[in-house]
Amino acid sequence: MMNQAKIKRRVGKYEIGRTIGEGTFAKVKFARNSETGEPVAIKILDKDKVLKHKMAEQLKREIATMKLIRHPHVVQLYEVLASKTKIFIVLEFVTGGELFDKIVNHGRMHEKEARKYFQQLINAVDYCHSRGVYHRDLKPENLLLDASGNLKVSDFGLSALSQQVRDDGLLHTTCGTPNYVAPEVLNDHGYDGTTADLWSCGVILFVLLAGYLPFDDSNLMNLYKKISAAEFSCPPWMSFGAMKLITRILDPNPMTKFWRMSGSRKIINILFLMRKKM
Ligand code: 3AM
Repeated sequence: MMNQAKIKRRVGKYEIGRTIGEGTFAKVKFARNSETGEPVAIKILDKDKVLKHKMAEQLKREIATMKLIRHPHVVQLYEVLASKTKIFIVLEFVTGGELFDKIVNHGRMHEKEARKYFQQLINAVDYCHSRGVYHRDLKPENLLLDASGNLKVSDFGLSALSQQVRDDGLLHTTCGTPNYVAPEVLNDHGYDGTTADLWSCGVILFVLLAGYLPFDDSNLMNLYKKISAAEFSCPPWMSFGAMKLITRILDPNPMTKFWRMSGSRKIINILFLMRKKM
């Protein structure tokens, strides 16, 4: 008799293994490239859910762009496969877990450590934006660490895939925690990806340094109000430079000098402030 345990599920050249976890819109499984032995992570999505509101052609274009994205701080997308009912996104396998588990387990970070991660995050964001790829859903679950403790941002450009969830309302996109979402996104005004991503980066920096969220409320309406008014207060241990940088990014007025800058100017501005003051 054949050894049942040896029969593994295969997708293309990949042998699918254990489940690593469940994300917002996909299940993540460990797999191995049977030709090279290289480990990968595969995100598995239901096709009917994904394609409901999205043109297949546009999706293909976006995936083609994502495949060209190659950056030390972005989880690499190797390829996308499909069966009759599912979509398989083959990704670089990242072993260090999530950045925010560090905060959960050890509390807030020293400024030096936070600066390192924030710098890596901004560099990744800048690189992707310069190639026309936006994240639009930056949050802790998407910040992974590699074996050497360096940041790897996941799900860049995959907002296209979760778009249908987004169309059903914001609540679903962020799994009921829109704490990282920019006011423009909340107000559903036409927002550009740069604004949305940089705002989330500001929230992430705050969380790294404070150890808690800048905007939080068990009542969703109150949370929306706080975000729209950028109602937050910095903890006493935060340095003046960090406070100034966060206040500049988490500015709800889209007409201020900072937000009227072009995307790349904003990034230059952030990097400059970080070097000088933080
Ligand atoms: O469920 P947990 O939090 O343990 O870290 C991600 C998360 O783990 C992991 O899959 C779960 C659902 O998102 N994950 C996502 N992308 C990954 C990747 N490229 C990954 N783990 C390794 N490599």
